[in-house]
Amino acid sequence: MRRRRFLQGIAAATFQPALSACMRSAREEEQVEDEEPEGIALQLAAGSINRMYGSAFSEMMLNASSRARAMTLTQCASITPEWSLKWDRLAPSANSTDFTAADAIANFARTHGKRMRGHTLLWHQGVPTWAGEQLQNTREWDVVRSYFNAVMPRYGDIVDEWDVVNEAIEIGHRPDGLRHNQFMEAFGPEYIDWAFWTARDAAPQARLYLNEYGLEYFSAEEGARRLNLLRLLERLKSRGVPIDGVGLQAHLDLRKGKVYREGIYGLLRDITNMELGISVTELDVREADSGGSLEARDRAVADEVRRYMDIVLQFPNVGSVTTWGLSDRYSWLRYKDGGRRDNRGLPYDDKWRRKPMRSALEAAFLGQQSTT
Ligand code: 9MR
Repeated sequence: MRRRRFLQGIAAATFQPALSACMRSAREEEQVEDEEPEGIALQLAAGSINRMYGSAFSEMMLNASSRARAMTLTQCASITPEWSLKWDRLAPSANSTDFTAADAIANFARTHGKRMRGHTLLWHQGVPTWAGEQLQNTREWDVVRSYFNAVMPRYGDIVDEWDVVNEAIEIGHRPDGLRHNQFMEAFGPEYIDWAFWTARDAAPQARLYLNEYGLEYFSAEEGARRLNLLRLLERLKSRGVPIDGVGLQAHLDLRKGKVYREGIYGLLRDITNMELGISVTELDVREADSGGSLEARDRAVADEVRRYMDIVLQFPNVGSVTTWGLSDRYSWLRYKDGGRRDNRGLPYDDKWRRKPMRSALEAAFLGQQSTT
């Protein structure tokens, strides 16, 4: 009864239509048996080279599937709430907050000794309507400050690292390469400085990160994104803004070809030279649209992940690698407009069978050739 009520709540709260189908088949999911034994848990493989492995985790995974919970606990040292720490989830209206889902995920982490990544504070797609209107009308930074003060200390015991500003770069918006978003509109480009200063006040011990996407491929656009990100970081550092590191989302995309080794290496080298930390925050792979056998598709996904990991793991300041989910069953790519409903871009398939991507991650952490 309690479970049914919860599931109805989630179905109403989310805008992903296919989720209820996932929930209906949760029982079937829990019955699936491992076809082959696991290798070394990913968290242990990553731990052997002093990195932390984690996954995105949602209230749906927490409540609808014991399988998802068990696999998360076995494989991950940290979890990133996929939805529930976003501003629009925490404060749906001006006079009410709802920490139910975020607290449930945080308590799951606390109970099982996991860390939680703080994702994400300022994101143009996560601003509740009321806050967007207030920012536009009043231009008062206190709206942002109150929000940071409400959320950051609440999870101070398990969140070591926050994505303070998410997706600040956009090509074609402004000459400085910054995105024209609600914060830019209200406060100008200094909003990024203020966000880091405010976050530092609210969580003095936490590491404060800028999280960005679209940095992995050889194209004019992604080249410009890399350059503009570096320029932004230089400006922040020169002004003494308290930024500790950069989150690389790493939504890889086989439609774009292979990851651009020199571009990624140069980006990480330059970030490293600024004495910033680096986290891979949302790794997954969007498949190309063409067919092919499952085996060939899974091999292509794994190869791309391996190419990427081999570059980033050369940098000791890459402290963590988070995949944007564990099982394809819960991947956002399956619900994305124009995405393949059968995308296979995570370590486990939709029945929680390990795939070559799982082996590629493990082998990359252990410094071995991939064997499957
Ligand atoms: O995967 C997330 C999806 O389920 C949500 O509907 C969406 C809006 O909250 O956010 C997705 O996660 C995004 C992340 O927060 C920021 N980088 C891009 C991710 C995929 O869109």
